[in-house]
Amino acid sequence: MSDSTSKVVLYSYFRSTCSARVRIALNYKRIQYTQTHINLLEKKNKTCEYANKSPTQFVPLLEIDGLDLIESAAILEYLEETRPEPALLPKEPAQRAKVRVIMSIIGCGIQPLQNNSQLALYPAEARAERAATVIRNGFSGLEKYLSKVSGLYSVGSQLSIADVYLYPMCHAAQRYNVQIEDYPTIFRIFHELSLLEPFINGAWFMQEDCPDELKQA
Ligand SMILES: N[C@@H](CCC(=O)N[C@@H](CS)C(=O)NCC(=O)O)C(=O)O
Repeated sequence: MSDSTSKVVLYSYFRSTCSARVRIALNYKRIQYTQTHINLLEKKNKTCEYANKSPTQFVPLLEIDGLDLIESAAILEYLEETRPEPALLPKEPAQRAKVRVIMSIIGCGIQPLQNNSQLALYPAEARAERAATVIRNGFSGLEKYLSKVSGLYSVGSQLSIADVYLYPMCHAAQRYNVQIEDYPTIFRIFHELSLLEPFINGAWFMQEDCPDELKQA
């Protein structure tokens, strides 16, 4: 591969849970990358320059293999298909389906309902509670599902994309004062993931664009 196609660049925002998913997978697969920070609070995702790269104007976007990939699920599946080791999907179809159920519960049923553009539909003073309600509603079903399919991690004892989705979602829950302890299986897996370097290094508080005052809070 030439230099220009081997360079991997993640367009991300420190607090974006979808960006964290991709950071964690890149870390876990030991893929070297740099980040271009897109400040969502300053609406840098709405600039013409970013619109030219990302049709949806969301983060993350991953420049890899000469492609501009968007949508975290598609990015993670691409990484798995092109860089399968170490694996983030189990080999057996039934186990893979369980991973994709969790991806879907979080990625379709929770995260989109509490992202910036959705919360902006509510008065400023109601946004945090709206986000917390969405997360609590989603976590109650997720907890029941995880209690059936989890082992040490979300699906059995192998780390998977399900964990890559779960860890940042738990950080969003904490941000909105959702008591993760109320969901014992989620809490237990979150604790396990919090011990792992690829997850810690992908977390919001480890990012260069995270303001110091938030790191210390
Ligand atoms: N389905 C997309 C969702 C991406 C998404 O919602 N990104 C958020 C940050 S986590 C974003 O860019 N929000 C900007 C906005 O709402 O204007 C994915 O999984 O990548």
